[in-house]
This record gives sequence, C-alpha cells and structure tokens, in this order.
Amino acid sequence: VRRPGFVAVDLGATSGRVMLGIMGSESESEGPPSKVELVECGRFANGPRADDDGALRWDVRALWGGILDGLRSAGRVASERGVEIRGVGVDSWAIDHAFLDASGDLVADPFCYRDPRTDGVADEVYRRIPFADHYAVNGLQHLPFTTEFQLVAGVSTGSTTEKTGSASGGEWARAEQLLLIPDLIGYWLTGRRVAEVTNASTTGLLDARTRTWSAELLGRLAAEYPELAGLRDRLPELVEPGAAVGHLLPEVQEATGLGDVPVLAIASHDTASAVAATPLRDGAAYISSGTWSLVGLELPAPVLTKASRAANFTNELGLDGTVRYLRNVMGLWVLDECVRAWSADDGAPVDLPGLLDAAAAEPGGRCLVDVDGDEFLAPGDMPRRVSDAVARLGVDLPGTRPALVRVILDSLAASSARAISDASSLAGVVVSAVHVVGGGSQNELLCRLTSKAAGLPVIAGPVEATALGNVLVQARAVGVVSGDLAALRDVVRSSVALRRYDPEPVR
Ligand code: LFR
Repeated sequence: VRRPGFVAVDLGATSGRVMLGIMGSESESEGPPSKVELVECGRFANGPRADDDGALRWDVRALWGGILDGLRSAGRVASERGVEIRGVGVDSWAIDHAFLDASGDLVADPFCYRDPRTDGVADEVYRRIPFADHYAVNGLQHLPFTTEFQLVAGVSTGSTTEKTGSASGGEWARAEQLLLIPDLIGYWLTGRRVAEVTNASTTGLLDARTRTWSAELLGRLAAEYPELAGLRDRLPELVEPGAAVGHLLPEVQEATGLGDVPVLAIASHDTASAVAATPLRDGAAYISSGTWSLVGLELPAPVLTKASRAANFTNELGLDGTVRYLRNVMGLWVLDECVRAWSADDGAPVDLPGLLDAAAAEPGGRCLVDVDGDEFLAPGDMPRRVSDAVARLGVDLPGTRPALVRVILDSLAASSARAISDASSLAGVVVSAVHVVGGGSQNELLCRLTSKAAGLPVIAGPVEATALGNVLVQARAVGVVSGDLAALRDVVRSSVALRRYDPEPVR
C-alpha cells in the first residue's frame, strides 16, 4: 500500500514553498501514522515589486508558475517514494487580496500591505467608525494596512492616497469578487471561490465571536463610504479549515501530472497553520517568528475588553474554534532588510551566520529601539532608519554592522517579552514557557535573548510549523489522522526535534 501524502503550498513574503508531507514511516505500516516527514519540492522567490506608478504589488502570476512547478515535482517525488497524494492545501500571509472581474480574471496584481497608500487611512476611518466599535466586533489590533483600510484607500481620493488612489479606485469599480491570496490560488486550482475563515478574520470584516462576516461593520462601512456598498456581495462564502474546496481542474492536472486530487481548506492564514503545529501545552505562549513575530496565546474565546484594546491585542481566528490572541511584533523584517541593503552595498550576499556570531559577541542592552514603529514598515534603507532611531535615543553606538544587529535583536526580544507578559495578564493565563516556531527558531541568538528578556524557557521548533500545520489539517480532513489539536501536536512532537533554551544570562 502506498503511504498517504499531502501537498502544502506555503507562500511567504520572501519566498514560496511547495512541500510534500509524507505520513507515517516505513516501519509504521499499521494504524494511524504518528509522524509526518516533509520533503521540499519547490521553492521560489517572492517579494513586493514596485509597478510603473511606484505601487508595491505581488506578482501572483509568477507565484502561480512556481506553484505549478512545485506541484509537478511533488508528483514526481510521490511516485519515487511510493506515496499517494491525497490533498493539496494553500496558505499565505494574511490581509492582502485580489479582485476578480466579471469574467473571473484578475483585475490587477494585488497590492502589498506595505504600500504606503494606507498611510493615515485608519485614523480617517476611526473618526467615522471608532476603533472601539471595530474592536467590539472584529477584535483586531490596530494595523495600518488591514484589508478594510486598503479597501477604503482604494476608493478614497484624498491627499494621503493620491499616489495610487485613483488607479486602485478604478480597480474596485471592476471588482466582482474579493479573494484573499490563498483563496485566489484555491480558485485557480479548482475553479471554486471561498473565503477560509482564519485568514478572513484578518480582513477586519469578520465577527470574532460568530466567525461570520459582520453585517454590522459592513453596513457601517457602506454608510460611510458609499463606493463600498457592494462589498458584502463581493465577499465569498466562508469555510472552516478541513472543508473540501474542490478538485484540481483538468488543465491543472495536465500541467502538473497530478491526478484528480482534492484541494482542502486548511488554516490558510500562515500564522494560523503555524500555531496549529506549535507543540503547545497548557500555559505556553508562542512566537511565530519569520518576517513578522506573532506573539501571544491560544485561547478558547476572544478577549474584547477595553484593556485588551488599549494594549492592541488581536483576536485572529484559529483552528477548531480557537482564537489566536496575539500582537504583531515587527519581526525579522528589520534585520532582513538590513541584510538586503548591506548585500547590495557589498555587491555580494552578506554572511548572515558570521554576522550573528559577531552580534552575539557585542555587549547587549546598549539600547532598545521601538521596532514596532510604523517607520520600519516600508522596504528600503533600513540600516539608516535603525541608526537614526538609535541616535534619537542619544546613544552613541559604534557604527558597525554587528552592533546594529545586536540592537535590532535585543529590541525584538524585548518587544516579544512585553507582548508575552501583556497577553498573560490580559487573558489571565500564567505563562510557563515560550514556543518559537518558523525561521526565527533557528536564530540561536534571538532565542537566547528572548528567553532572557521573558525570563522563561524557550522551546524552539519546528522550523516548518506552517507547512506541518497545513499538512496535518489536510490529513485530518480525509481521516488519515484523527483527534483534536492536542492530537495533531503529538504528531508534530514525534516528527521533529525541539531545542530548549533556559533563561540563563546572556552577555
Ligand atoms: C505573517 C503574517 C501575519 C500578518 C502579516 C501580514 O506572515 O501573515 O500574521 O499580520 O503576515 O499579512
């Protein structure tokens, strides 16, 4: 008998991956599989690109090409390994969305949430529909680029959005449907349009308690911005993770060599898949550490209190009715952007492991910058922006790369520690450990600094939490594994090695 396999398409802000999750092991022929092995079948670059007007957009057709290539190699790997592909699931970063026109074609490449067209828009919206009224329903932290604000930016012609406002307003006029990025890929794979709920929860348009589109918020938005009156009709039907989306279209089967494989809804917000595969136990916080650090707790219900709102905690939706109670910390973006700038200066890629070793040898705690400031959101010129922030603190920092990297990581660790202690007091949960998953779980210095700053043990891994969460939800949807989140996390624990860092002093 062939072992079951599931393909995870995982799109990140800097790269996309196609992973084949192979269930069980050679020795485990009977009974439900206790582990999953991930095989990378494709990897392709991603990143926002400036269009002719300077607007930052995602090249989703290039991503689609990478996905098809990855599916083709997943098919090859599966046949070499005696694996039967039983499903495909797609996750990506949240919030960003595409419009389809009346013929089902893409109206334009989707905007990247880092495009400055949303500057000032949220405040304008809050003057008409207060933040408190939003929070009472959608439970979302304030982020300047939430889908709702992008939509308003697209129909506003005010000075703050002059640059791209009119062009994107034209785009909205042609829009018949709004699809979040993973749902767009799902549509291209199957021809069916849905809105998966964990990702839909980041739009600002969902009710965090009922997990449905909020008639109240959509109604108020339409009353304030008549151009958006048709928004409700442009939002697809919501589905929960585990639902069947459809089957690969004949042309996709042909292009990939895969057969009539089902496409399954998973927790399509990458952070939701990552949290699903974080081997949490009671009282553990998590940091999903990549481009962003998403720092918080898994809860059974949203916390919509005034204190929670003031602390800017979000209630994004998770697997199996859970809530991801967290705050966005700027994450490795700031470091990655510095590395990108330095590599461009040098005309050669910077040696990151070497740089991190040198940063580890720097004295810690020289200063902390507020890495979460909006000033760090946009791409470009990051070393100067961080140095300027240091200078504003009146600190005389040596002008070396390791010194700057150390400040960035100290600041990131401090911000994460603050989010953990805030989440703990706001949700009334005593936190005993912090799980770090995603790419940042491999950054030993960051794990150590986080452990020290939080005064808690850090348990690092899995690196590929998102892909694992994607695969496991598919496996459960078709009955290859069964059980609740705890059972899925048992499979994660037996599949990967975790590393522990105790809060011993770091220099
Ligand atoms: C992480 C992430 C965050 C979201 C940000 C923008 O990849 O999905 O959860 O806030 O990207 O979509």
